Amino acid sequence: MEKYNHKPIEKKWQDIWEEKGVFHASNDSDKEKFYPLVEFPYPSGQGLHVGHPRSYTALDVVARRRRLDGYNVLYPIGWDAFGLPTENYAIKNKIHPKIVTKDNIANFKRQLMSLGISFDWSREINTTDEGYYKWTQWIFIQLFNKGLAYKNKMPINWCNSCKVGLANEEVIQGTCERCGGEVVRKEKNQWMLKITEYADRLIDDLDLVNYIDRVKIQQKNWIGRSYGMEIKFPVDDTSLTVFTTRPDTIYGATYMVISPEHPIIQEKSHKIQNLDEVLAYKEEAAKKSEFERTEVNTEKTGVRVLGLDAVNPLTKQNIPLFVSDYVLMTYGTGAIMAVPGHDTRDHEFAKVFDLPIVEVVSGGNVQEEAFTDIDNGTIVNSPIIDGLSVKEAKEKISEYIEAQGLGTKKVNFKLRDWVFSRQRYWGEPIPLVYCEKCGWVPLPDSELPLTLPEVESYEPTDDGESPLSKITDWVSTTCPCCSGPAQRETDTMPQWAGSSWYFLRYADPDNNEELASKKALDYWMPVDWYNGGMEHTTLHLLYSRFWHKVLYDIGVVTNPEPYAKRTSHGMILGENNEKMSKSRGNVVNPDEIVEEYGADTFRMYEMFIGDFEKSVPWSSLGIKGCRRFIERTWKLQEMIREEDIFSDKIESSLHKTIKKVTEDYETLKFNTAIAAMMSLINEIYDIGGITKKDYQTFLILLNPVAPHVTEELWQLMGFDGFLNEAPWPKYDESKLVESTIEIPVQINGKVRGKIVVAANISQDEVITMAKSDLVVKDMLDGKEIKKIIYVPGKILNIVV
Ligand code: ANZ
Ligand code: ZN
Repeated sequence: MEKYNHKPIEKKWQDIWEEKGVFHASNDSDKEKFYPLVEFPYPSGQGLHVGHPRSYTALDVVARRRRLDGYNVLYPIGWDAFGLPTENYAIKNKIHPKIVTKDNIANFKRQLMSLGISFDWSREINTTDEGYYKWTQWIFIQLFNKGLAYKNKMPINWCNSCKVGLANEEVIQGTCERCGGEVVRKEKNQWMLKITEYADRLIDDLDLVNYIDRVKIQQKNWIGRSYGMEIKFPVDDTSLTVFTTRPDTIYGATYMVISPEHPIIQEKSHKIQNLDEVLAYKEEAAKKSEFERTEVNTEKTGVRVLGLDAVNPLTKQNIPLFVSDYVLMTYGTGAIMAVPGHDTRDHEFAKVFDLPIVEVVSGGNVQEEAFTDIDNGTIVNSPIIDGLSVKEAKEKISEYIEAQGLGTKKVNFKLRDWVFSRQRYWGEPIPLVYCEKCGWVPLPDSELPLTLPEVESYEPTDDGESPLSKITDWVSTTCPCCSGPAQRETDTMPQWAGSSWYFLRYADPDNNEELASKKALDYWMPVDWYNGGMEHTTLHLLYSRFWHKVLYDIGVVTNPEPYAKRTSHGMILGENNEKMSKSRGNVVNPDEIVEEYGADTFRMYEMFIGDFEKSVPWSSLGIKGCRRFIERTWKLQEMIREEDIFSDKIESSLHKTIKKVTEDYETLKFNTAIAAMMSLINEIYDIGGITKKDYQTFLILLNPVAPHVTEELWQLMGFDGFLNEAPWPKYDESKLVESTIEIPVQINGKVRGKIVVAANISQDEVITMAKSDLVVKDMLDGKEIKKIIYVPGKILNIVV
């Protein structure tokens, strides 16, 4: 037997798989389809991170297992290649982002191929290919035609150092997600997508899919549906509408607060006695991020608006009106009724400005702190609803307020429309032109793709315009509608665009007539199982579900939801439990692991490392353990025995292992599946041999995790065909129970011997067997048995 040498073996099988197209899925098959999907990587300059293969290997195990089970499996991969890091690298090194992307992809691809993941490489896609982004642009036009894309001047998050507008989700605690620099608010004309129009469906349709709970919860929280009321408060000679989720507390509304950006400041400026002060405050507020403004436990600031009197519509009392930055213009109506007794931020504010705090729900001490418990507490000081619970009071007061014409029920969402413009080069050009006569006009399909023109510099202009705006002969064009002069849009799409529909393209990646044929989509969609990181649970998942629903509404796809199932893996941390990063110097390079231990060991380790859903630290020791297991599997070649007894001895363990591995692979419990196979191999070594047939079964079980070595052993053993075509083993329920068990025999409470008996032995038989044990027989000799206690399968106690 040759020594196990992973290098030639892994190379050999990877070549065979590629040459024969073993993992190419067919669009025309009678088999049942199975479509597993992993989030396609952004091909960064750093190459593959050890975190990537955790997800890819996991679904590879599932994919390989399903193929052996007879499914037609599509396991695709591609590149999400537009985006800032590549562009920033291009700017710095004066290399075209196209070239940077190409090089990075080549490196990523080499790395992924070295892992032997059963991707269908014939369907590889790249979001920066013209043939791909043609369809990203086409989808944008469908959104525009449906009125779901509009341009709007609105305050956006502006990063001064990247010179780019950021989506809310790209702002992390007031700083830029990319560069860590300060983010300010700036007014800019932006393309927006009306994702809010789909907010209800994006929540309600979660009932149709099988996502792990924490993913569903995060989707719901991000969309943030709140049931409440809009209520009119008289202010001066008009009224201001507030949004509240707590109409039951209206009798405790002792002041009102408007956002610094509220239009009433402008409308009533002639009446505001301290206008200068109010405007100065507004200017200060503009410097803060939304995050800073709405945080609790920050010192509340504000200015009383003098000259405008407000009235609580129920108590009919005059209440002061304030402007404060803790109220945002982008949520609700930009105005609130403040209830310091029962809202934490209002309480903090009232303490600073010494405003009256009235208790309207009993149960706490509202002078000390806001009482916010809505499940316990009784309404007080509120004539119409006194004595009711919060829930009952909400109901009753809402009806009353509606009946009086003071307000209406209202559902609000945290979700905002999606800022879809970027003033950047390395993204999909937005396929619209502006004509003085016709307004915004989409390009006809025949003019797609609108390709990125060559530019001299990829840097945005200092006033934040896209570098495309500098190419005047590209910008000036003719209107598709009236043939008059028109200007192209120079903003590009955000990185989220290409990944919002890529799973559809895999179904039919070379189609030039449609984004994918109807037949291919009907066959492959929905994705059966999508695995990805928790960091993509809110945005990518939401954006792609939104696009999919739009495509559903216009008849391109036939399922309302793109992903039937969503799971999520934990991160792989450095050995010291910290995040792996270049700056910490604790990055493990997958290339080195594959070189030293082999892809099979690496794959196995990634699956063995711990609970798949949890974050785990890397461990070099663990790698060595996996390598040892593979070597032991290799050496079994020399331990083949023909006698049936070797099969009998592990029969029950083998069937149990088949059951465990089959179930654990499906439920992402790879670590326990591998542990079960490790303990089976220990048993085989203890027994001292294995039959050919059992070895064959063992190789199939291990194959999804360690595909190269098992395929090689299959061939060495002379088994039929290729392992990747073998049927997945079935277990026999009746063989799962232990056939024999060991029973301790006690005489007068002391263990005197042990007997091995059939598991289902009767009490009479067990006593006969016990008496055949020499020690036990000796001790019973000439004594009268007074009592026998047999606990089936556990213990036999004889009292003499
Ligand atoms: C009175 C009240 C009493 C409130 C009380 C809460 C508790 P969610 O659940 O997040 O929708 N609010 C409304 N618009 C706001 C804005 N633009 N900026 C900041 N805060 C705003 O929260 C709704 C509650 O947040 C509303 O209900 C309002 O305060 C506040 F015991 O009204 B409430
Ligand atoms: Zn025109």
